[in-house]
Amino acid sequence: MSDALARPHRRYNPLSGGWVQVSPQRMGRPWQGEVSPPDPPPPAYDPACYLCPGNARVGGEVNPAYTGVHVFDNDFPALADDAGEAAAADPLLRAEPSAGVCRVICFSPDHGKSLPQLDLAQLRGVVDCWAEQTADLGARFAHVQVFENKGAMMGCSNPHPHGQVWASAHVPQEVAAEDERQRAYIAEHGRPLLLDVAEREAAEGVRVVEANDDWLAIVPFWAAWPFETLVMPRFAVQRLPQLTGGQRESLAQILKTLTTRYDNLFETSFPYSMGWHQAPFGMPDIDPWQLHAHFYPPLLRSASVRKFMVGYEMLAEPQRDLTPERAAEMLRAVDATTHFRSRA
Ligand code: H2U
Ligand code: ZN
Repeated sequence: MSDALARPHRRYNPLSGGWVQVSPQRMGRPWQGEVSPPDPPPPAYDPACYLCPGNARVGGEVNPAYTGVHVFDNDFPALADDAGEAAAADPLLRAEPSAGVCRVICFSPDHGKSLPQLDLAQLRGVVDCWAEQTADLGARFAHVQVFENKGAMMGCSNPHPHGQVWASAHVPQEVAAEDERQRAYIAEHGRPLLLDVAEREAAEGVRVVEANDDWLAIVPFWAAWPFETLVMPRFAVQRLPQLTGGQRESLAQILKTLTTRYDNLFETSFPYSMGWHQAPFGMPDIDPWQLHAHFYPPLLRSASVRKFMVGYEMLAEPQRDLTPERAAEMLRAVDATTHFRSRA
C-alpha cells in the first residue's frame, strides 16, 4: 500500500459516486477483542414463528409444509398494488405514486439454520428462487430488489432464515445512482465498470476474501462498513435469471464460504443487510450493468460491538478506521470450512 493510503485519505466509490473517509492511523488505538459468549442456536422449529412450516401467519394464512424454499406475498406490503393517482405537482412538497409487489422468501423450513448452515443443494435452491422471482416480477416492474435483512441488530425480529423481494414500477435511488455511474464508466472506458473492478481486484488480491472461477467476494476499496463485501461475477452478466446452472452452483459455493467466514469471525450469527443489484427492466441498453450483491454488516469488533453511522457520517460522509485491506485480511484468516456451530 502506498504511503498516501497509510495517512488519512478519502476513497471514491465509483458505483455510487460517494466518498468515504479512511483514517488508518486511528487503528493504533487499543483494539480490545471483547469476547461475548456465543448466543444459543435457535431451535429447528418454533411454534411461535410465523415463517415455520405449518404455522399461521399474522394475516391468518397457514404456511404449507414446505421442504425447500417458500415464497409468499408479504401480509404487510410496503408498496401499493396499483399506481393510483399522481399527486399534484408541487415544487416544494413533491410526491409520486409507488406501485409494486412485496414477497417474503423463506430460505429453509429449518428455523435454526441461516445461509452458511445450508448445504450447497439448498443454497442453489435459494439462488434459483432469487432468479425466478426476478424473471417473474421483472416482466411487470422496472426494478426487482432481492434482499436479506438479518439479525436483531438490523431490526429483523425473526431468526427464521428468510429474505424479501420488493419489485417496483420506479427505479429506486441507490439503483438509479449505480445505473448512472455504470453508464458513465462504459462511455468513457468502453468496458463495464464492475468487470474492470473484478479483474483489477483479482490481480491485486489484497481485498479479495473469496474467489472461484466465476465469482469474487471482495472488501471494496471504497467500503464504508467495516466488513462490507461485494460479491461480483468474473464474466459479463446483468441479471440473476441469466446465470447458468454452473454459475449458480459456483455462486452457492461462494455464498456458503463467505457467510461461514462472517459467522466464524466473532462466533456469532453475523448480522447484515445484503441484496442484489441488477439491471433495471424496460431499459434498451443494459450492457453497462454487472449483476452484484452488497453485504453491509454493522459489526466492528465483536458480536456486540458495532459500528454506528452517526455524527460525521450522518452530517458529512462515512468514515472508517479499519482499512478495507485489513478487513479482507481478517476475513481471509478465518476458517471457511466449518461453521462454529457445527464444531465439536
Ligand atoms: P424482516 O425481514 O424485517 O423480519 O421481515 C419479515 C417480513 O415478513 C416483514 O416484511 C412480513 C413482514 O411484513 N410478515 C408477513 O408477511 N406475515 C406475517 O405473518 C408476519 C411478518
Ligand atoms: Zn421458524
